[in-house]
Amino acid sequence: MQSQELYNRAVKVMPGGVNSPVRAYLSVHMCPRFITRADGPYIWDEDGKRYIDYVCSWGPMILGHNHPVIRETVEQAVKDGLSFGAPTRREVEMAELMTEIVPNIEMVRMVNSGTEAVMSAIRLARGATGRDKIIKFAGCYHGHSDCLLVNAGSSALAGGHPSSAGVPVDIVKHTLTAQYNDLASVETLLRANPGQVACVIVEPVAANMGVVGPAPGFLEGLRRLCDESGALLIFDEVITGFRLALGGAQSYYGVRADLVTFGKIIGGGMPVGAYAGSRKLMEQVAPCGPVYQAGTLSGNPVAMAAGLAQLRYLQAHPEVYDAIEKSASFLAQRMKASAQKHDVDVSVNQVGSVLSPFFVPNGVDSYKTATGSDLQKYARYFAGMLDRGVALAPAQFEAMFVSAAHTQADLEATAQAVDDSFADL
Ligand code: KE4
Repeated sequence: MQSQELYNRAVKVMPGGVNSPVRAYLSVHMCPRFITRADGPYIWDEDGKRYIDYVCSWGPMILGHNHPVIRETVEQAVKDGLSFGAPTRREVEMAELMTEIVPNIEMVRMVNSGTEAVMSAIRLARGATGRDKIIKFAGCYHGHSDCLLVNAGSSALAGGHPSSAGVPVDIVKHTLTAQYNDLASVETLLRANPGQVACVIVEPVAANMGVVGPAPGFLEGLRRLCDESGALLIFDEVITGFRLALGGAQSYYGVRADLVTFGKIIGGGMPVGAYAGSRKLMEQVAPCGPVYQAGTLSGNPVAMAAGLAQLRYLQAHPEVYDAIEKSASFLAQRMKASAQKHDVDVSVNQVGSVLSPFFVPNGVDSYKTATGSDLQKYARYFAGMLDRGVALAPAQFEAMFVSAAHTQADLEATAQAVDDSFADL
């Protein structure tokens, strides 16, 4: 197998043979598939095998892979040069488009990843409030900056290091951990640290412990607690931004955040992140304020071209959101039916166009219940699906992403693969 040969070479020259841990397939005990190309809902591996793809590059490919509008825009942009290190028209257009579409933001700063966006938003929250402590939630993942690698989700959790080595205690002593969907745990931390908490940062829909949606009133409660305590509310919308709805989780749930972070979809597949908020807050960022943040390739013209093409397409075709939510709902329903038919303990969470099956019987609404999932069963399910030509997240604590390119035939084939894989569990 070509992937195996490449993997054998890769592990000699890259940690784990990959440039991001989840790609190593360690949670599913298999050789990772090396991908050569993608188109629409499909990816192909080095051995020419085609898969219906529900990783979607971990969220960016909401329109499917290799969308002609995005590809042609990027091909055109490349002809004008790759990077100037100077302001460009596209950056203005991107910031104008995002502030036009996303509620409650007046200014945006582009960066190169979700990690950078969150790291910068935390620094801004600390600079703006003069407070050091932050509250995050166990199982939520906000990228790999030091102060957020505490009880983190995603591959930090799957890999057994939810709190990373190499992060000084002096840094993480300011990071307080609450429980997702448990307002009392937040209130307790705020009461115990009066006037010291700069921000509460949350994934409005947790998607890095598997998908766990906010309980009714949870996000509204966070807004109230932040207003009462003077802490800023940060919505980490690296996944939910332009995914749940055009306006992201703020518009999907009608709850206002003080700062919002973005990534993935806004880059159209290219490396892009952003953080955004009110003028009052954002004007505290260099060069007009004392909170420093910079980046050589921030607002890169080619990346902006890809992101603008995708966001403009989504703005012009809002029907995409209903369509992908219906597709995800179809898959969720068929998963539940197959679990019942084959007497497999599975709880399926679906919010908008993201979903996760958990191998537990009684529902998942928290970090505790999510981490109760039978991970070996997930690994066997993953292997069964991969064997049947369906590529899923190679770890339980991730999300399944549906794109506008997945046709009804792809969904039916996926549902059949689920049924056959559940039968084999
Ligand atoms: P990046 O630095 O990976 O672009 O974004 C970090 C990040 C921030 N916030 C949220 C809510 C995120 O989900 C992420 C990154 N997501 C993971 C998938 N769980 C990226 C995949 C990976 O780590 O390889």
